[in-house]
Amino acid sequence: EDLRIAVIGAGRMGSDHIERIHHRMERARIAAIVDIDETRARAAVEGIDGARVYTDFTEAIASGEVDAVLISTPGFLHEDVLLPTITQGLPILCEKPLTPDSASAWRVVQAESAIGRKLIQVGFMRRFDAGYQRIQQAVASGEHGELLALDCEHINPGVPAGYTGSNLIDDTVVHEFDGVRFLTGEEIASVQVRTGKNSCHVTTEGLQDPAQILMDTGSGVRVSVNTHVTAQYGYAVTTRASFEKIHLNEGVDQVYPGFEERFVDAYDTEVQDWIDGCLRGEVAGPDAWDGYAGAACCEAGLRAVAEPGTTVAVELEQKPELYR
Ligand code: ISE
Repeated sequence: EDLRIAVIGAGRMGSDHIERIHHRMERARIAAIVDIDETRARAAVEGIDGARVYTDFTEAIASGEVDAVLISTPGFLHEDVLLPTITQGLPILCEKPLTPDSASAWRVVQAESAIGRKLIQVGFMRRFDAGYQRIQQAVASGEHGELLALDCEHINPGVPAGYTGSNLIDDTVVHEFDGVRFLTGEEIASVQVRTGKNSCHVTTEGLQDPAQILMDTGSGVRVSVNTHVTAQYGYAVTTRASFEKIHLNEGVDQVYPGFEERFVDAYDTEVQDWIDGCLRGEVAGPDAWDGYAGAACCEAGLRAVAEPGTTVAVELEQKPELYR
């Protein structure tokens, strides 16, 4: 039996996932598309036999016709969908960020811990990118000595409608917060932000572009992230990992129109892995704790943006048993 998936939110990312599941994924099909904008949901369902349209996600998850839920609404709406879906006991792939702030992410972690099994995978797709995995494996094996530093670039051609100044941290840099946690296997201890000249292409109130975000991990790996999200020319994500004996460069000289193209293979692997996990009854990959830790880093990052130059410590609750 194919996994019957409900996609909640048929915007840019939701449409991309619908297309992916319908055309490229195995052992799964789209059973429901939910969007408060019915016209958008109807447009997304076109050509997909047997899929139903809903404007209220609670009806979709209670329909008995859905085995798993993919959440691709904007981040600030995730909690409202996550909590009832956890109660319903359905496995979830939740697009990043889990939620934008750590208090709401902590509520999600507690709700999942309370039922005592993992239902949520967070859509940190970079963990499935081949270049990221090469660096992660080199860190884990120790073959090139210790990892000393990570220097990252995160370039977007422009920002989507509705992007806010704080989205630079909680929508864009959240990928590096999770990426650094994944690559190093450590929590991030502190965050600092440097800003300078602002681009003439910035029309978003409160957006600093370009910016530089600095972090330290628990063991002292030094991290820098150069962001430029109104860079006009394309989408680029690079990582340089400085080991004691070698430097590994990933993503260099690769410019794409957008993240869908840059990370197409990572997304495909991520979603197929999630589908296969759902069918086996075990959700793996980045979990709700990773989502919560990312949100806690974002909170430190936002405080660091407000006070450029200051070093802000990341504060985490104690990790619940389920995630150890
Ligand atoms: C967007 O939501 C993403 O997830 C992209 O990967 C990131 O580059 C972009 O800045 C975000 O807005």
